[in-house]
Amino acid sequence: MPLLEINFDGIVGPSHNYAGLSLGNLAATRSAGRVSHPRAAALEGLAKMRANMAEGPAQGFFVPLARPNAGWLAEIAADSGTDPALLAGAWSASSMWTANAATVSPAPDTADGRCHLTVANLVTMPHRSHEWRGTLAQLRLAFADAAHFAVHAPVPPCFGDEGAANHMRLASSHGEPGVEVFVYGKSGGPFPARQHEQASRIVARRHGLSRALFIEQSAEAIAAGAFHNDVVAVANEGVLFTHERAFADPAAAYAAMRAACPGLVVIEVPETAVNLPEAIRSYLFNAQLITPRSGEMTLVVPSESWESAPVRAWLERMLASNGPIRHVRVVDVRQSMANGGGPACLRLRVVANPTHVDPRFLLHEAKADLIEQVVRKYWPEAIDPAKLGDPALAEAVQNARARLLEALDLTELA
Ligand code: SUG
Repeated sequence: MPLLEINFDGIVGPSHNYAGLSLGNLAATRSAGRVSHPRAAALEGLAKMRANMAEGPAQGFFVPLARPNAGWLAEIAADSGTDPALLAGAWSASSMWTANAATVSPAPDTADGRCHLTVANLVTMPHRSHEWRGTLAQLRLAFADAAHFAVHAPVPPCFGDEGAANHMRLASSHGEPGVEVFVYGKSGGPFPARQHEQASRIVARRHGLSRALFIEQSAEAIAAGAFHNDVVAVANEGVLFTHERAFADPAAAYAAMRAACPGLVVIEVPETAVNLPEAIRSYLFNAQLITPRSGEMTLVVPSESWESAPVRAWLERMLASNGPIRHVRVVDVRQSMANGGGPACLRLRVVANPTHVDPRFLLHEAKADLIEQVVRKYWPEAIDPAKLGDPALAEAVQNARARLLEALDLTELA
């Protein structure tokens, strides 16, 4: 079987809530205190997986992490006087955004011919800094085949690493050798720069990449709310789809990418068509850019993009221009979007032979039905963030995850 792109989506966890924990993520900050709907959120995510799977790309998933995280509460010596935001961090379902789970370098790019994955340390945000152990356990299980995969521990915590959300791969097709583009931020602005240059360089060296580029994200993009590069740019095979103000020096960035990937097509959305705040608000670039079975590249955008007049006008012009992106498909992931996570945040791309992956992490229609049944039966309908900490809610969330692990035969992750 050839190498395929497999999208591993995070199943939205039963504790999904809006606690407003991510400084610099404007959507999440705006939603702080709102009542969330975990069941609806997980069903939206599943519908997205099913729609992508129907078009051809292979589909996998990761399960939610154990929440509330008792280990984290013990580490911070939580008591009744502890800052509520730190307590809420124990409940976050943020591992659903698997674009932040790891950085992935497929086999054709690496020195030893294996697919390398480094779990992201996510140290910048306290509520995400304790994800990596649970994520690493899952990666070690899903990619246990050491002849084909190497799974690495996080880079040292002095360098913030947010995984694939700041990493793009350019290649003539997924199975061919590619150039990997790492985008980092520089601190000093109003919001944290979550990806450090040295973290990216460590990952590239560990993975044995001969062709890697390190490109600075524009400070104004971070200041406008692009807390990850995947909020302002996305790539697929030989196409880069980006906002004009995504990179610190766009001309130099495109020149370096073109030199490394001859034939690269850069589709740049100018500020005059969609300004940076609107690009970030609508999450146009947090689209999934996929190559379906038909071979006609498709941009999977959130409904919020399609509902934006300037974005829609631009997309319609793009489709009429006969460029490499042939289709736009709209998905509703509003529950995730309200926490600043669009379609692309919800998936980790792994180019690999699916037969080398533990099949328990691969999706097919019958398994999607099974997951849906568990979600409908056990996921809370609504969570008021003021109720985080409630023992009955904790029990409901733990029970829901336990039932899912049983249904998927993944109880070793309990
Ligand atoms: O890290 N939101 C996530 C969204 C991650 C989006 N991922 C990518 N762009 N790839 C974050 O900021 C909000 C949680 C809260 O506030 O309760 C949150 O963690």
